[in-house]
Formats: sequence, C-alpha cells, structure tokens
Amino acid sequence: MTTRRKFIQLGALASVASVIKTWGKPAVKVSKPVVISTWNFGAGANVEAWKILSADGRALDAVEAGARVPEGDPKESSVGLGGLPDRDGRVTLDSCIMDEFANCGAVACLEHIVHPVSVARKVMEKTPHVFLVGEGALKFALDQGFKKEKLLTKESEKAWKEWLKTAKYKPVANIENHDTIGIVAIDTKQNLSGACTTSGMAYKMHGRVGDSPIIGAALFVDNEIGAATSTGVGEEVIRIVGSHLVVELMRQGNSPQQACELAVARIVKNQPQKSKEIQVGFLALNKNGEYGAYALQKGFTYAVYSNEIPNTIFEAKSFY
Ligand code: SD4
Repeated sequence: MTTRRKFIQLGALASVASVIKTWGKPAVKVSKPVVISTWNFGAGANVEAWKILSADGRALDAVEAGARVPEGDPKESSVGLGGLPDRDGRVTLDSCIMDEFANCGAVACLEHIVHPVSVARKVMEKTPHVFLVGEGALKFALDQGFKKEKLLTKESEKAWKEWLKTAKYKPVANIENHDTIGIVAIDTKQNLSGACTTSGMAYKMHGRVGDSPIIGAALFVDNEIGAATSTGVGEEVIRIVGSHLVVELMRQGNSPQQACELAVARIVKNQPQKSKEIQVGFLALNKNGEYGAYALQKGFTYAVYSNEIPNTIFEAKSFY
C-alpha cells in the first residue's frame, strides 16, 4: 500500500487531497457555547473564556479574556510576560483578534506591554486600521493607557544567555517554541470569534514577525462557516495562509478535522523535507460546534470546554 509519505513524494496533490480526506474522523460535535485553545495551557485560558460564554457573553470577550491568561503568566515562556526574547534579548510580541463581523485588529513586534491581545482589540475598535507594528504599536498602546513594563524575566534572560553560547537558530518541535495560544469560540448567540498571541519563535531575528498576528495565517473567522487558528513555525503557516485555508476548506464541505488535515498536507507538499523537522498545528471550529485538530508532529495538544466536555486536554492526530 502506498504510504502517506510516499504519496506526498509523488507530488500527486489532487490524489493526496482525496486520500487525506478519508483520514478525517467524523466531526466531533458539541453543543454551544464551546471554546477551544492550543496547548495544555489552553485549559487555563478556557476557564476564563468559559466564565463569559456560560453567562451568555460574547465570544469576542471570551477569547480575549482567555488569551490574557498565558500572556500574564511569567512562567509561560512563549507568550507575553516571561516570553523568550529575540536574539538581541528583546521580548517582542505578536497578536491578533477577529470577531463575527470580520472586524479584526493586530499588533506585531510590540515591546513592553503584557497584553498585546487587548492592544490588538483596541486597534480593531479605536482605529481605522487593522495592523500596527513596533514603535507605532507601542505608542498607540501607551496612548490607550496600557502600562510600559519589563517583560524579560530572570528565567528567560538566563535561557537567552545560555542560547548565546552557541547562538544556533534551530527550533525544536514542541520544545522551546510551543506556547503560542490560539483560541476560538462560539457563543450562545451562535457567533464566532478568535484570538492569537505569542512572543514568537525564541531567538528569532529582531523584527521577525510570524504567523500569529497575521489575519488569515494564524487566525481566521468567518461567522457563516467557522474559525481556525494555528501554532508552530509561523513561516510555514504564512506560506499557505493557513487559517484562511482551513476556513475555506470547511466552506467547501470539509469537516473541521478534514480541513486541518488538508492544510497540514499542503505544508508537507510545499516543504517535504523541512516538514519532518518542524511543528505546525491547526485547530478549527465550525458554525455547528464541530471541531477538529491536526499537526505535523505528535505532541500538539489542545483544550476543549463545552457543556459536555469539562475543559479537557486532547492530543491531536499528526501527519508523522
Ligand atoms: C511564530 N507561530 O511566531 C509562532 C510560534 C508558535 O508554537 O506558535 N509556536 O511563528
């Protein structure tokens, strides 16, 4: 029998797509509201999100509240406070948020602000723009009353100094870069929203921006169809505009699970060799409350909270 990998090596994309479709398990469906977040710490985020969703609150408020949890936790080394710095020792944050009306806001390369997701929301609500970066994003945040803080903790500084000894940039899947939170939710009014926030790949070049603040890459919401988010090596997600791809695949009739699998297969097709060494994971939720998750490598976990599923962490199936 032809293996999945061989299939990709043959480069028979059309056939690959149809083969992969059959891997998709029947969609997992839960009643609304539901919130789904990346990685184990998604469970902590879900607790805050659920407080809002279970009180008939808005999905947008829920995803923002959820994303703020790891942002404010100094022990989480790839989000907000305590995030691992770039190679110059600077903690630069990327974040975005999107609501049920296709309103969206984003910040990238933002320094000194613990909650970039809330700055992204202000960009969405208080400016005519979608995306502010660097100095401009910081100035806007300060104008909006956010406090300037030191984000580099002693632990992250120590890790960076250790890294400087070899200064090799070779991200290890699921190890030092696995803390980006992507969170998507649907509320009792049947509205979807999502957010994504990160300090990005540890020891990246200063000024590097990953997928996390890019609408369409690490986050996309279409209130008619569903929402998707991503984690992992952002460059690979940007190349396929991953979350938008996942939502469009759902629009074409794929379940959230199938859509995540097809997006991952696209990465494998583009970068067959590199895809073996890196991690990328997608989460998707559709308008019916069906969700799915899939990753390149084993080890991608996500947390689901609904009336039937009491905030449980699952491991996604993976390509390799
Ligand atoms: C980035 N996607 O900056 C982020 C990193 C990440 O799990 O998600 N790690 O490329």
